[in-house]
Order: sequence, then C-alpha cells, then structure tokens
Amino acid sequence: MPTNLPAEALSKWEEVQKARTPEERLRKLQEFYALVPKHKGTEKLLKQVRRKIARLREEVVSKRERRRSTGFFVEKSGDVQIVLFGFTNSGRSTVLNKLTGRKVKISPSPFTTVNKPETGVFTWNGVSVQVVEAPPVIENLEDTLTSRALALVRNADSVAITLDASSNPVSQLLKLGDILRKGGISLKRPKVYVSVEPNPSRNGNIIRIRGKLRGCTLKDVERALAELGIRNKIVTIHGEADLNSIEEYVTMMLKYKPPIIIMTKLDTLTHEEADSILEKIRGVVRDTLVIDMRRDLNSVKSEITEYLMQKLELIRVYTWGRYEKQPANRPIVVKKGSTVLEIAGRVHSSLHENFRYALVWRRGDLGRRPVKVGKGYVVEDLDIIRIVGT
Ligand SMILES: Nc1nc2c(ncn2[C@@H]2O[C@H](COP(=O)(O)OP(=O)(O)OP(=O)(O)O)[C@@H](O)[C@H]2O)c(=O)[nH]1
Ligand SMILES: [Mg+2]
Repeated sequence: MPTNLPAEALSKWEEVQKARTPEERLRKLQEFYALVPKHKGTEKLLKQVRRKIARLREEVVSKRERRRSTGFFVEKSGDVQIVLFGFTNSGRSTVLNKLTGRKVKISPSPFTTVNKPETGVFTWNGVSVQVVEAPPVIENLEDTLTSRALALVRNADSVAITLDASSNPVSQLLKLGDILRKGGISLKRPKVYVSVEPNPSRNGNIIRIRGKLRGCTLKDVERALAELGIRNKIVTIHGEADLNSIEEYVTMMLKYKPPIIIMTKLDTLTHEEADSILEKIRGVVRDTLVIDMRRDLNSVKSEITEYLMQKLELIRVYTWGRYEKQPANRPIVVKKGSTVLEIAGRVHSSLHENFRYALVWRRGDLGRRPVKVGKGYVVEDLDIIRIVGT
C-alpha cells in the first residue's frame, strides 16, 4: 500500500481500488503511475506498479483479441500500415481511393465511412503500404467512432492526419492532436522510445539498441522485458535509455506514432491562400511530412514511402535463392539493424534452422564479388543476400 505520496496520487490510488473493469483499472493505474514522484524512495513502488500494469494489460489485450472478430481491427498486410484519421468529410475516402485505386464511396454528405474501416494497398519501390480509413473523429472522447478510430491508430505504424484545407485546418490539426494525445498517441518522438513487434522466427526476444544503454546491461533489459510479459518480440530501443525509462515506455499508455499530414481541398482555394495555409501548417508541425493532394500521385506515393522508411527505420533487402537466375523482384522490408539470420527466418524457418553462411552483394552491386558472412551480420538497404544452409 503506497504511503508518503502526494494527495493527488493517493486519491488516484483510491480510484484504482474502485475501478470495476480491467480496462478502467489499467487506465487508472497508469494515471497513478504518472502522479508518483520519481526518486530512490519510490523506486520499489514504481517497479511493482509497472509489473501490475503489465499483467493487467495482458488481460485486456487478450480480451481485445477475442473481440477482433467483430471487425474494428485491421490485420496488418503489407510492410507498413497507416491510418487516415480526420473529421468527417475531410476527404479520407478520396485519399484512400487515389492512393490505392479502391472505389470506396465518396460523398458530400457527412458520416459516409462509419460501419467498417475501408482499406487498400499501394506499392512504391517494392515497399507496400496499407492504407486504412478510420471512421470519422468526433470531438468527444467517449464517442464510439472516435475510440474505434484511436484503436486503429494504436495498432498502426503511422497516423495520416487528414485536414480539409478549406475549413480552418490549423484548428482541425490542434483538435486532432489533442484527441490523439488523450487517446494515448504521441506525435512527437520522445527521448526514449521502444518499438515492440512480433518476431516472425518466434525464437524468443530479439533486442536491438539503436541508441545507448545507461546504467544497465543488455542482460538487465532482457530480464526486465521478460518480467513485463514480453515474449517472441523484436524490441528496438531508441535513445539514451536507462532501465526505468525503458520499462516506463513499455508499460505506459502513450505510444509514439510518426504522423503524416494530408491536406485535401487545397484546389478550392486561390494559390495564395493555399500557400499561406501550407506554410501555417508546416509551422505547427516541424519535421513532419505535409502532403499536398493537388500534386501528382506518384510524387505523393514516393514522398509517403520514403518518409515512412526513414521514420520507421526500415530498409529493403533482396534475397537470391541458390537455384534462381536472378534476385527476387520484390524486397523484404526489415528494420535497420536486422541480421542475415533474421532474414533467413523471414524467408523460411528451415533456412533459419539450417543456416550456414550467407553471400551478400552490398547495396545490390552485382559487379563485385559478394562477401561471405555469418549469421550475426547486419544487413543494409538494397543488399542482395543468398542464404546457404546445410
Ligand atoms: N475539391 C475537392 N473536393 C474534395 C477533395 N477531397 C475530398 N473532396 C470532397 O469532399 C467530400 C467528402 O469527401 P470524402 O472522401 O467522402 O470524405 P471522408 O472524409 O471519407 O468523409 P466521411 O467518410 O463521410 O466521414 C466529397 O464531396 C469529396 O468529393 C479535394 O481534394 N478537393
Ligand atoms: Mg469516407
């Protein structure tokens, strides 16, 4: 039982005790965690709370998984999934159709896409991007459509905020940012963040350090993740991270999703108005891709794909089977830092098990002799790889 805590935290603790559903308990517990001062004296308590959060979340997630069959969940297909998130009539269906060639219903009357999320896929330079149209957002967090839209974003790699340029897009952007934040989605990259994805080889956790570990070893991280119930995942740790900040990011609700801003209906404005609006929006979201839907589609697709590859730290590698005349046409898209052994696992589990060595043509240069490498070799964008098994 917590003692010596600020009044706010104590009263939140009472709310935790009173919570009736696991979802509510989880949310209250996360709020409680945020209210506890972080110092030596509270370290033990915080650690216990994190474990509790992890257990509760497992319970909530398995319940959600059972609910998936009811439709408001889009299984990821393709290399990257983005969700079109915006108010009704902002042009989400129009963008989906343009990008993916789908023929989803478009209408000037509001609330057209509400019954189920519409989806489509486009491919650019071998990378396939799945586009999901979320139901429209309503400025009330308790609203079902909004919470469904938020759930879709939480499950995606990136959020594509769709703004109608003809009706105060800056205010739309601020409101949507606020709704996303309250829904547990951060558009700004935190100092430390951790991405957790399924490990297709299912051989335990693979941990990658993209920044630096402070005051802890890889072994400590492995142990902590196991205690938090993380299994068979690829865990990538970004930033200068100590054990607390890693555990905190994994347990807390706020998750980072790199945003894209999509501007529709700029064609209904004069060129001067459109330019001034684009400039204002860029001023609000620095370092974020702003898409002008008046531009030609290939530039739009290329900009989106390149941006996602960079923000999500993805690279493309081409495999070349021993008995094939040439390398595969389509790349395998993996996180930066992946090893040839992980690539082997993606191709086939037997290649993973029987791995002997790999030949790598760096950056796709077939003019040079390939290098012979072992399983821990880290691949780079555009590498061509032949895996040799026993
Ligand atoms: N001029 C112009 N009209 C657009 C643009 N994008 C969308 N529209 C129009 O805006 C209206 C709404 O477009 P939709 O694509 O249906 O919008 P939505 O966000 O999917 O709307 P709901 O699913 O109903 O919430 C339609 O009449 C579209 O033709 C655009 O870039 N320029
Ligand atoms: Mg629609």
